[in-house]
Amino acid sequence: MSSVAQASGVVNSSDDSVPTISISHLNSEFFHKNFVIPGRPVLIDKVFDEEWTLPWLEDKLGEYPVGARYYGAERFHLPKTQWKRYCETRTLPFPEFVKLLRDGTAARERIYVANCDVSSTPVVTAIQSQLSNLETRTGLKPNGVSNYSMWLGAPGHTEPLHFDLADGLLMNLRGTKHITLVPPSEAHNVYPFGFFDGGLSPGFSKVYLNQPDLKMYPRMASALKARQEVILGPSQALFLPIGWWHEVTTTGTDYVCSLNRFWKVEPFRRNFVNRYVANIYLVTQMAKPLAAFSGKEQKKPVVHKAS
Ligand SMILES: O=C(O)CCC(=O)C(=O)O
Repeated sequence: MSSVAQASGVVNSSDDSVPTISISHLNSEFFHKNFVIPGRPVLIDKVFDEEWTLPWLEDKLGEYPVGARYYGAERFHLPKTQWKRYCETRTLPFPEFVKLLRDGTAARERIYVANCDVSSTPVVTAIQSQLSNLETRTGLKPNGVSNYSMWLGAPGHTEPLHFDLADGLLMNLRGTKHITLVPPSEAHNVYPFGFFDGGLSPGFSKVYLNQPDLKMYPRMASALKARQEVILGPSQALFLPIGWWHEVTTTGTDYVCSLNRFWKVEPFRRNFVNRYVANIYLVTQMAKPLAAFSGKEQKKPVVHKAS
């Protein structure tokens, strides 16, 4: 039995599945040893007391401007190598997005509020004690650039296979998400975009996970074999270590809402977990002095950036 399995509160812990652990059984030492240092995903249960509702969000956010990704109905029928860019992004007052959600336009046109910083809004204030508890019990440290960001949309939307350049926590406050994870060791087999391929940025895979063209991308068979499936339910949080590939699909019949935040990567060597992560890390570091020199300092890490 692994040390994770020995901890009380662990629901499943076989070596090829993501363990689930109740937040009340977590402490920072245990979390650091079993998940942070090895860079291993874990599902944390019973993090939040309540599910968010749309009227509650409307009340708390008022006219707050939200950044939405406009993918369009056709994009997911094209090979990803033919995408000219990841998606269009637009900022709109929250009530306008809610209208698109309620009248079905968001589902039809694949419009999704993504990576929208809500740290300074009452939605975060309302659950601050639960967020602080999560921070204390995981011992995760802020990375100094990332804040709490909101993801909100209709069921049936997919954020395609990619990895992030920091440890992340995806915290679910409404509905359910189906998440497929592929370990960093399989990076070569998911056919990442290169720096000069155009279209999508290097943290994205060229392959559709649900309909992989194994003739064109034969190594994907190995990645599929190594994949792990996670259902992220309400009040749960998924720890997503740097370099883990993930594809996230909203499920169910109602809208789905989460927050995420990125954290300091410890130990530092995990920034080099494979050559794809290391290359982007190094390019990002090199870009910093240039950005400072040109007066355009980077405010956020390069994580899941829509171009
Ligand atoms: O929740 C989503 O739809 C995507 C979230 C994500 O990709 C992330 O947290 O890195």
